[in-house]
Amino acid sequence: MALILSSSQCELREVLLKNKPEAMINISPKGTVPVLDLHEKILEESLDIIEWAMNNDSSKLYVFSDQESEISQYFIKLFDLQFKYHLDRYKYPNRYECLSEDHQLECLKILIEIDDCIDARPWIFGETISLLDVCILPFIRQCKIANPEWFQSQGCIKVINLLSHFESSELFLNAMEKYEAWNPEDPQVNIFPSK
Ligand SMILES: N[C@@H](CCC(=O)N[C@@H](CS)C(=O)NCC(=O)O)C(=O)O
Repeated sequence: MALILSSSQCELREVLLKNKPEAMINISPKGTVPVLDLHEKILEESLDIIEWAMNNDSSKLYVFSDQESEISQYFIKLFDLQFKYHLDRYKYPNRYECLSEDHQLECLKILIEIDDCIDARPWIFGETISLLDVCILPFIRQCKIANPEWFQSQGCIKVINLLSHFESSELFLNAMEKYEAWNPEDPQVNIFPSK
């Protein structure tokens, strides 16, 4: 989404996590996506890629007041570290040998905290999408997908409305466009975003 918002065109290589190409592991041995190869350096964290894209052009993003910027940094960190940690364990308890319910509850505590703090009219800070929306909505979406009924019944109405606005936005639909997995035997070049 940050690439779309900042019109930062890249060559996109879709990767199957079950079959990561050697070319990816060679530049980023930790084996997580997304990875951005800038040739002079490799960015292997979503937040670094978002920051790089926004340094290219952040004109489509909401401009924070100092206080909003602090709130935003607080929640971006909270989601990138704690929410993601609990979300992974909520979704894959077998992989982590833990109890899914414990981590579902920790996710809920964070959802309640942000629900208390936002207006969602329709984005977190109003009419214009912000860096905070871009950074945390994909995590909230994954939490919903893990158990939609549970997610909808927790009373976080503002979060539910925010997510529903996000999922029907043109930005999200463009970002979700499907690509064939990149095949080193027959490498196709896809430019993303395409316009
Ligand atoms: N902190 C990293 C986490 C990235 C991450 O965990 N990505 C998952 C997919 S959402 C992944 O690549 N997992 C590797 C795997 O499942 O093999 C980031 O924000 O970029």
